[in-house]
Amino acid sequence: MKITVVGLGYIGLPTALMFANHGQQVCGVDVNDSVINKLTSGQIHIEEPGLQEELDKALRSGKFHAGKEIEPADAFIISVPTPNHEDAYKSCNLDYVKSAVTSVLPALEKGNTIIIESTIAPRSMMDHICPMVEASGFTVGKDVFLVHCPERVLPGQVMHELIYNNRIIGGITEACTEAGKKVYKTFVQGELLETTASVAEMSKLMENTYRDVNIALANELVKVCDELDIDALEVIELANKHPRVNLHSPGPGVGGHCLAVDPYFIIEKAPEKTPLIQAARAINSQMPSFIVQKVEETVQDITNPKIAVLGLTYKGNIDDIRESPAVEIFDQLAFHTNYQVVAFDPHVQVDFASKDFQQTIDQANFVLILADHNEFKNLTVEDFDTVASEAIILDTKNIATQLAENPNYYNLGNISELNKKGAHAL
Ligand code: SAJ
Repeated sequence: MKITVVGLGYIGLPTALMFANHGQQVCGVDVNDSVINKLTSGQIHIEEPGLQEELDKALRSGKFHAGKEIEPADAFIISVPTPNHEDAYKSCNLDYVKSAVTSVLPALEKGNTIIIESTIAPRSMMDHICPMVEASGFTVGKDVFLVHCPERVLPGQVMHELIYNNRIIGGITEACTEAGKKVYKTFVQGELLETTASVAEMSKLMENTYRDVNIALANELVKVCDELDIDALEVIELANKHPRVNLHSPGPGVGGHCLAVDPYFIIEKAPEKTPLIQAARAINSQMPSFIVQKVEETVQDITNPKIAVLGLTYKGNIDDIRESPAVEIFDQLAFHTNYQVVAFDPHVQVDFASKDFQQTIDQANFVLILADHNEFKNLTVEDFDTVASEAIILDTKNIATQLAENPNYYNLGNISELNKKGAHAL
């Protein structure tokens, strides 16, 4: 089978390489010259375990090449970003998807399949994409096949999950679903779940909305327990001993290009019917300000406090800072002209992040742990020998547990203690 993958980002590239390394001839297309050049010269442009090896293998076998031109194929897979519009409901911007579909149409032939993997608002396939394909003279379900197959992989485990996760295959017609199944059967070992395009769209959005709402519940619990002087993390641990309870983990906020984005695609379509989803978004979006306020209260009596931020990504062990609450916290803190705010992240290449842990924490008055990178798991009290005296460590991910020996170590469980500390010790 010949496959053209449009969009070689976090999902498109691993998907293209999977097809290539399972015997298909793959053309990867991207509008970005530097992506094409890098891949052609044998280097990946994103951090993902196992991805470099897959690229090496696919280039060696000659089954994959990257370019800017769409090539004719049996199946076209579209995996381009769908950002939020900057409108009242942060609605789904389909421009990149539509432009990818438009670019595919001249190469489309009878019998071909177009698969949209990008996350899209409910009914996008029926109301926008299908009419575009039919306007070019094809009857969908007869001449060509149109499918929505949302990606559901977890960053950091993409290569494994692409093969073993179940896939939702949502066709415009049953024939479309069958055509979609044929394509994924080439390497997916999980179940291929047949449905309609609209159900597929909504299922994908609800998966991430479910998590967003549950994380909001945990974050709200932290605020309540902060007020009532109760350890929220212990509450969660004990409540989760109940066989049918699964409270999620609180944190500095919800980031990434999925949980912080997808719920808005449901909200935009039914604003009057989604008070719960909207409240959850608001709670999670306010978490960075809650954390910043804790820092502000604690350092208010220090003239030029040094604040060290450990971790800038939206979650651990990845290099992705999209929608990252850690970056928002960094920015909000840096807004104070009398604060010296410094950041350390071993995974991120940005000019405002240092690669020198020691330099970052040296003489810091407040250390904030914002990402659960493995590098932070084994931090010990000795690693913080050079911080300022009485320095506070707030571990918002509850990851550096060996630091609990330090009397100035806090997490989101005992954060109410920090209030008392700020008032007296500094
Ligand atoms: N987070 C918490 N508390 C938790 C769990 C997560 O605060 O208990 C935060 C994380 O720190 C992060 C954010 O939520 O900031 C999102 O992290 P995540 O690991 O839940 O999700 P993503 O965005 O990396 O990946 C999700 C996954 N969806 C689900 O688990 C339902 C993944 O399977 C999807 O493929 C991906 O979204 C996507 O593409 O939609």
